[in-house]
Amino acid sequence: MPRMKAIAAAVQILQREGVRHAFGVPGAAINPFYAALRERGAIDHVLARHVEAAAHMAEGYTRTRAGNIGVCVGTSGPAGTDMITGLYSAAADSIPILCITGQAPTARLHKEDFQAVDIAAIAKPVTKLATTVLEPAQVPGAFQQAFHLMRSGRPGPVLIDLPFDVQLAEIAFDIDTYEPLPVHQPAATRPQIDKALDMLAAAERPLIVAGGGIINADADELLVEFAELVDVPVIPTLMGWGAIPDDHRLMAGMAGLQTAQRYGNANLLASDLVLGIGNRWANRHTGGLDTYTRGRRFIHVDIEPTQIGRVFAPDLGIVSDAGAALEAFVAAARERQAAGRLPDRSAWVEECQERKRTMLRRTHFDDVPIKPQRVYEEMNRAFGKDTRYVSTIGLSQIAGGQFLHVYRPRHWINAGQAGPLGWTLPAALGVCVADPEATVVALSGDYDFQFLIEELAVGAQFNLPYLHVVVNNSYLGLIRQAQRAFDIDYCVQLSFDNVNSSEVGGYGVDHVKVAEGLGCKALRVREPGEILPAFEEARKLMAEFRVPVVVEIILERVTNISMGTELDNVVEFEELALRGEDAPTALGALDLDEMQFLD
Ligand SMILES: Cc1ncc(C[n+]2csc(CCOP(=O)(O)OP(=O)(O)O)c2C)c(N)n1
Ligand SMILES: [Mg+2]
Repeated sequence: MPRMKAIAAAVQILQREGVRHAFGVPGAAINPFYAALRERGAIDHVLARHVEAAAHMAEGYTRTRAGNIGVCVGTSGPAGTDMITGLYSAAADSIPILCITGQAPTARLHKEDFQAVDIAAIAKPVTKLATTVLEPAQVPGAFQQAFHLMRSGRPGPVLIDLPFDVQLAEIAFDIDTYEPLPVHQPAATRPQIDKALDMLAAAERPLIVAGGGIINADADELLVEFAELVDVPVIPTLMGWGAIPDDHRLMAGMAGLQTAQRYGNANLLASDLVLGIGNRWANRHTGGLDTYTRGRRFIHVDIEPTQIGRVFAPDLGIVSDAGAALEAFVAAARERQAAGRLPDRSAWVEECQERKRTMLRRTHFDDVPIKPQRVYEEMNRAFGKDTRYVSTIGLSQIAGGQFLHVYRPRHWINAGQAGPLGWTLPAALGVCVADPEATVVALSGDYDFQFLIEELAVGAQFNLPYLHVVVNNSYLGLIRQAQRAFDIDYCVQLSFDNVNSSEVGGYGVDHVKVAEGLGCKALRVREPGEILPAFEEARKLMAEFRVPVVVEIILERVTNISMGTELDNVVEFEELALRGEDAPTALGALDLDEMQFLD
């Protein structure tokens, strides 16, 4: 049996498990890992500027391609604590990332050693496994178990904490005898599938709610196949957005309090049965449960048994991987189709489509400063179906969710549940590493952009070109809007007179200068007509300089974006689309007469 340092065995296992990229920040306690990484030479390392960003890069990397597992690395103490936010956001969205931290030597763990903190205990609630490995010979098993857990059942992150002496200790290890552990995925049984299809058949206005579990299972094609077979409209959740193309006849809109369309909510409220697959009834999707559940039955398919009944009791719960369930649904539905047992849904589908054509919000405003709705209209014009959007939180993300179009899985990459400010920029860099050919377009408010803005230097250093749309209202816009309920506008302004940049006119930070200072290119836009040319110019700059390009769009300072507390009380702050020209990039053939007729 070959003998080697435990950390060398760990690096070989990473490689064997498919890891080709890592994101991190070195420090004394993790230097043995870096030495092993360098010696092996099989894993490229991206040096983050903040350790939290390394974790979000790993998340972006995982979320881009089926089977990817992002790895983030940091030293002991503050590096681990910095990555907790990434672990939380990964756990919340069922995203596997592996976080590797250095640790003080085992003999000094209890001596309040420099940068010694019990990171495994801190990480426990936000990981599937968080462990400090105390025995060198257990290092291979810890990594083997980590990959097994990350891929089995509900995916999620793992943290492995390695004391300095454990990394350096010699163990016997042979990678040729190493085998990844089999992955465990529960699968729906035929009686469960039949029962669900019976309930679907008995309903008059059924819908499928398609969650992120479908994307995790790489089962978007099966979803569309099943929906088409049974001719049932689909409401994707925010995490499931892209599982069915926005322009598909059965795409019925997103439902929710914020990132939703008016027709999505209306379609959901008109339904009498919802089949949820790989979703978790998130509260910003359901809103108040009385409104959400009244008058309809529910089937819930989820890979994690403890998720069934967590938010409300479904009429039927099925524990299954989304892909396995959809395969079985397709097979059983085909049999019913052959036997002529599938009900005709065309009237209900047409009803949903009619709402999709007509229940629209206005995007076409010519105002200066620019109204945000216009930005998304121009983004729809500029960016094609292959664009991978990355966003996190704020009015920017919410309006993006309402107005942008997504056509493919993993093309709306969003920290859905945790919504940690600063996530967008590093996650976009992780997406670029995972798919260097992709057109990556990040969408941030000014504050989200500022949170981890230094990571632009990573994009410049490692030549990771992407386009960052920064919609600048010089406000913590979402929180300003939420403070209306308290009748305050307090601690939410980002405006000040910048003594170095009078041209930003009281909007405070000069994002163009900062981006340029960090080695990137940046453009500022003030008028609606300049948006498209700026996107064009940005693409040229990306191609020429191979660095991130920021397009900052100066918005009007106060714009309220549609939202509510219940699916039936979403407040509209702007006039709705009355004519096709009010929402020229909305999907569904807009017809002037039809619009006027409906209003
Ligand atoms: C770490 C963290 N702190 C606070 C919040 C709460 N929060 C959500 S959105 C937001 C303001 C976002 O401002 P900006 O990025 O400019 O977007 P806007 O709403 O103005 O479009 C804040 C403070 C958060 N999501 N994450
Ligand atoms: Mg803002």
